Amino acid sequence: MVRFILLMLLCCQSAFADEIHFANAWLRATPGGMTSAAVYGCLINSGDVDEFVVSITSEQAESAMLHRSVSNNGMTRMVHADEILVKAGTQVDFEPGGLHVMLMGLHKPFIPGDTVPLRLKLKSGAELNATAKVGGIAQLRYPRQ
Ligand SMILES: [Cu+2]
Repeated sequence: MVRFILLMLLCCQSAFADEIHFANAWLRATPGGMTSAAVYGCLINSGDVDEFVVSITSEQAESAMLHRSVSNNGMTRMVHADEILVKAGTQVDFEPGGLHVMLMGLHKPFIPGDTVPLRLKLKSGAELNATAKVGGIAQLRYPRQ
């Protein structure tokens, strides 16, 4: 029994999960009954295996999607991304006007200083947690304070 538990512990320390991080995740405050929010940050793959992130969700939203903003003839629209490739040793930026996580059906308004739990799923099957920080309504990058 003890040996079995030890094996389980070893298996749970997936070699992949620790090498992907969603760093400096942030979003804007959502005043006045807004029901969705875009989350930005930096997906970092510090391992030596390419990884695909297939979803980033939050328990504080009904649903979530990976989105990419695309500009065409002065019009910007959001396109759903099935998965995000993060090559070994590189990072992928999620930023205003580009990639973001769209949280929809927010359970409550987010106010500056709040933290929002996120859950990442990788194609390899590994899952990991991240935390996003809520900034002001006109925030353009990670809120430092
Ligand atoms: Cu979006």
